[in-house]
Amino acid sequence: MAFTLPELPYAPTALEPHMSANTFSFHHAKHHNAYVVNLNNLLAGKPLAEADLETVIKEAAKDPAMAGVFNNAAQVWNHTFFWNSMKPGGGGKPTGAIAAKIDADLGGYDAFVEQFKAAATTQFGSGWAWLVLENGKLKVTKTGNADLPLVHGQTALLTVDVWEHAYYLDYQNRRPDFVQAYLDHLVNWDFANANLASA
Ligand code: MN3
Repeated sequence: MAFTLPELPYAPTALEPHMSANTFSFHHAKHHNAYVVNLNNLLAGKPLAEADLETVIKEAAKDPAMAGVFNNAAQVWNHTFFWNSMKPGGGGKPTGAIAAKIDADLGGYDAFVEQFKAAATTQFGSGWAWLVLENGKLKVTKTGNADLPLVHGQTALLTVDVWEHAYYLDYQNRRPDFVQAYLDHLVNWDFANANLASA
């Protein structure tokens, strides 16, 4: 069964002005879709084509000869996770279990913001910043290119894409402004709470 491009969890205009429909027309319809098409082409006729996406990622991560499969499968997963990490009217301080855990593990919301902004803005070149659960504790991390928490023994709770294609149309080279808008207006804490609850 071929992998398919998931629909956005909201209308492409729903996150404006912080993320434009124009950005989604490239980032979802072109970039995310290309990873799906590439992955299906790379797996055509192979047993892994029948596996679920997380199995494909884990298997491909073990084999340097499968770097192309890993990169495309991980980018399919990362983008779907990123769309769900945002919601219209999101951002600001968390509520629920994640709020208490940020206080306990990271030293409070302000400390989280500082760590997350540092991770997102210092990731050199393309990559991702994450809030993850590792050995029962929250941690802020960053990964390069397609790399993701799943292959590092961590559970992803939230992410932001810091590849230039994520922000260039709306913010040009101003990655820090994009990350600030993500934190203030876009973060979906309901999604982080759901991921924490099922971890
Ligand atoms: Mn991207």
